[in-house]
Amino acid sequence: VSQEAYQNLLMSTPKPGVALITLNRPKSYNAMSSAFMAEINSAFQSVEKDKSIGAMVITGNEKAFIAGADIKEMKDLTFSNAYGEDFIEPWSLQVSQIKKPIIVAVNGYALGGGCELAMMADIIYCSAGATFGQPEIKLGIIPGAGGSQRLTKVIGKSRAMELILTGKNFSGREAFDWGLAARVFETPQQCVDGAVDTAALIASYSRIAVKACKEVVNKSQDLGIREGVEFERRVFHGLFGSKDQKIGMKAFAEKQTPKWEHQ
Ligand code: CO8
Repeated sequence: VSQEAYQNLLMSTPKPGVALITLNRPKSYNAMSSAFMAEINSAFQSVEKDKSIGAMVITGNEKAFIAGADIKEMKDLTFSNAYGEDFIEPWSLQVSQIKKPIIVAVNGYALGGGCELAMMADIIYCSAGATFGQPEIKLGIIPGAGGSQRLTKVIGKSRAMELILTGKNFSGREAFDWGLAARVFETPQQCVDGAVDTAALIASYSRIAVKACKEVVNKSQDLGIREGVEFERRVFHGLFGSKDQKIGMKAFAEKQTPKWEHQ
């Protein structure tokens, strides 16, 4: 994980196998300009390729995870440009194609595209005082990176409809109570530490098995239960062809700690 290529991101490896990507455009509350989105993308891609990394954490600062797409950059966009150049589409597609687990640690504002990026990740952790929201209605637009779909799927139609139609924010505590966040922490630091600990635990397992876990859970979002279970069964059977399955089960039988080869 190297810092060199990035102006607005801080890259680190706080624990073995874990990449921590800290968004660092504090003056605009980490608003996502297209250059910033390109950097985030490139960081995801380089972590994805880095064989020493098993899981990644993305976070902002205490004030903001991301306050949304950069409104100042977006304000003069025309329909022809947006539609003609597929505004946002390649970006959100590339993020959703990352195969290593992504944990987001949300502190401060996660609004608009920020809330949507959090929902594109695999696991959301947040602090109780975090502020989520889809405020696009206040700008005369609608959510554009999956907010209306992912939020509705997780918290239900009535709540999502209320939030999207009113543009009202919701807290980290509510995100947890509604099942959007997996865990809620009292302080921002605890939230980042918690995310890094979980990423380190995931990174300590077989990369092959981790990749397959993410793949099968994600399939549940697109398939019905019968097809989903069939898909899971095929992948489950496939793992008996991996070296790590032999390593893991042999270690259990011999009361040893497995030494994964990630094959
Ligand atoms: N874009 C550009 N600049 C921003 C943004 C933003 N989204 N959010 C904050 N800033 C800037 C402010 O303009 C200000 O800059 P300056 O100091 O130069 O005036 C600085 O950050 C600090 O902001 P405030 O002075 O407003 O600070 P407050 O503490 O008073 O308020 C808020 C913080 C509540 C976060 C407020 O700034 C705000 O409401 N921001 C806009 C939130 C918003 O509407 N977000 C949704 C944007 S639309 C969107 O995301 C569409 C999704 C498209 C998909 C994106 C791809 C994934």
